[in-house]
Amino acid sequence: MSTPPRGTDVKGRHNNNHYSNNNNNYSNHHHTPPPRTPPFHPHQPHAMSVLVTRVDLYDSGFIPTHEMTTTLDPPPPLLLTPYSFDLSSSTSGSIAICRIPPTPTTPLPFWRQLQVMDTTKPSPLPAITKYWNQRHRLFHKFDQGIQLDEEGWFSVTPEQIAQHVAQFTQQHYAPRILLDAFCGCGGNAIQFASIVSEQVVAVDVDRQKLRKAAHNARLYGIPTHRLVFIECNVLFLFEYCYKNGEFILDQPIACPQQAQALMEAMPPPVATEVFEGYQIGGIDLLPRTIDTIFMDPPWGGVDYEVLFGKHGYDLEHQMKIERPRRANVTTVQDDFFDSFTNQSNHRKQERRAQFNHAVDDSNCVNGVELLRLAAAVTPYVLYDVPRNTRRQSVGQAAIMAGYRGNCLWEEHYLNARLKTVTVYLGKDWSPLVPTSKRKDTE
Ligand code: MGP
Repeated sequence: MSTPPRGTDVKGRHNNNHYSNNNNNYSNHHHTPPPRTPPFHPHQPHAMSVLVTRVDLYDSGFIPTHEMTTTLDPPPPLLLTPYSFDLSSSTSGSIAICRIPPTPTTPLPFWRQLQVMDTTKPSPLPAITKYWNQRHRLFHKFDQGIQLDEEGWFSVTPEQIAQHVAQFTQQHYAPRILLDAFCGCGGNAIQFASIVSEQVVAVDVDRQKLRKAAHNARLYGIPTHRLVFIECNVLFLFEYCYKNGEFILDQPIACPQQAQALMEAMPPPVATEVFEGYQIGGIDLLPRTIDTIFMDPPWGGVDYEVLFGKHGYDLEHQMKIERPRRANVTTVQDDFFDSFTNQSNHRKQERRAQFNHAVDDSNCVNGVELLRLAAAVTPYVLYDVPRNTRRQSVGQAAIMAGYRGNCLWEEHYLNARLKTVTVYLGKDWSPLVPTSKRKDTE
């Protein structure tokens, strides 16, 4: 199957600038490497610019704040000039942070400002009360029987945000097959499944979470062929199953060391089942290609902001993603709850030392390495990071992963409160910056 045409820029015009001279699409990019993407700022040659934008969302509906989101009707296909992945080049380039000025929005009509907190029913678990009270913003169909586990309560993306990210992804990446690397209970996968042209591959190490996600997807009426659930550590998929978007696990390996490494890393087979109509199983259910990756990984604990401040979270030092463990070790990360339940007993410094403490460092990749591994599968990566992540750390991670040019840091405000951030990688976002405003702010 051919990939979506990518021939116009975000405003729907044919792109005549230097980015568009290379009219290759995703598949032929593998054969003809595109030229190195030029830096965003013409006079200060930064290796990477993190373009910061803000989207205001409201529980009763999505209010677009940018001109570009209002002029796309219908969404045009895009020219995605993939970034060069020459990892042998220098990784020490500088990083610019540039805020895209928001365009004024129409004031909200009064009736759209709904009450969000619902304290009419007591929370089933004291530790999750804050999230329980917001349950209808997590899933508007909550009362129809949505299922979440404890970690799901903390980490599921509120529905308005998940829906926006899916729509934005559809407009700018037009994914055919999207891999949701940390599916959890399905908040994002459900929204992506309603926009992808073919399938969402939803991955998680925990089958119970996948079953909950499948159950929730059925409540949202997602057709069963649109979602497949894979029980596997996604790091194995990134490292061994795909390269440049293609499935490679069944390809012969010439190097004996690599073959040995693969044999040691190969996960044990898992059962395949049809649950609520959806297939759940192991790597044998994987598709031959992946064109876009979405990652909403565990951030280490609910204390991520209390401990590290407004701009103190660092992808290299605070984010730890466990590699597959040996059979006799549990795969569930307890740190999430330990850091929450123990927090009153510890001073801040002690709690900081405890952050992610249950995770064995020697068996982890950090948030920088995670991006590098994902980018080797496809340059089209969407990365959810904590709102207090240092933007430089995102720029640095992008450079280490081989990106050049810019990435888009999109802040999601829900009823005027910053909730989450998605970083969009693998395409040129500089047309979003008004020419007159192109100056570095940090
Ligand atoms: P929050 O900061 O824990 O709560 O999570 P909130 O509602 O902003 O409360 P505040 O009063 O402390 O500001 C905000 C959102 O971040 C959640 O709804 C989740 O979508 C997301 N989130 C939170 N955590 C702890 C995680 C995590 O570990 N991983 C992921 N992927 N998302 C998380």
